[in-house]
Amino acid sequence: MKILITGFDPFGGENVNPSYEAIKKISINNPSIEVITKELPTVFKKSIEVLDETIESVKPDVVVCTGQAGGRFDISLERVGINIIDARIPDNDGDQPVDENIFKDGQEAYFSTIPIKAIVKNMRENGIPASVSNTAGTFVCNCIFYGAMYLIDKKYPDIKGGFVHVPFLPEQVTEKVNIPSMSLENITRAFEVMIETIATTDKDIKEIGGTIS
Ligand code: PCA
Repeated sequence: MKILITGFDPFGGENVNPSYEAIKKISINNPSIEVITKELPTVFKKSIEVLDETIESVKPDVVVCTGQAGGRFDISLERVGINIIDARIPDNDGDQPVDENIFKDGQEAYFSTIPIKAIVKNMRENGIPASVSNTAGTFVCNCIFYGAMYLIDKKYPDIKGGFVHVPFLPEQVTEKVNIPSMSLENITRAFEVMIETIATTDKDIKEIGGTIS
């Protein structure tokens, strides 16, 4: 299995982005799994263009995009990407679309096709807080998740895709009050567990993982 895993560059005044810091450290001791990493710009349209070019050259079996969700306390396996951008802050190119579709000819939403419930279970068994999330927001992370699944739908039907949000690193919260963080080691380990789970799971498990509100 060849897996392409992406992270974002820093945005919103931060000096690092934990998603990219962690994917750089992934180490899988399994000769049948090849991991290719790529940093994407935190820029709406450009991130999808770079992802498309990378898929074209790498030809992966699986694409998982990752990004920072500052303020969340656990690893979030995103269930759904929606066809909307509603940017609270400008992206790294200064663009701030409000209530615009990502692709006019795309579906309203696309669901993750990686086994999110099995991944959450295995992360928890490895001592890492994780859950299924039902919103990836309306900024660049939702945009790349939706964009990845749109590309899969239109151009790469055999590829599986998904998106994972990660918390801040401890060094990002030293001056923030009551904001959670997760160590780089744990985020990296979570990604390794995710990759091993994707490689060994054909069909996702059925396990309660929803929320009431
Ligand atoms: N997080 C942002 C965009 C880039 C990133 O790492 C988001 O959640 O939309």
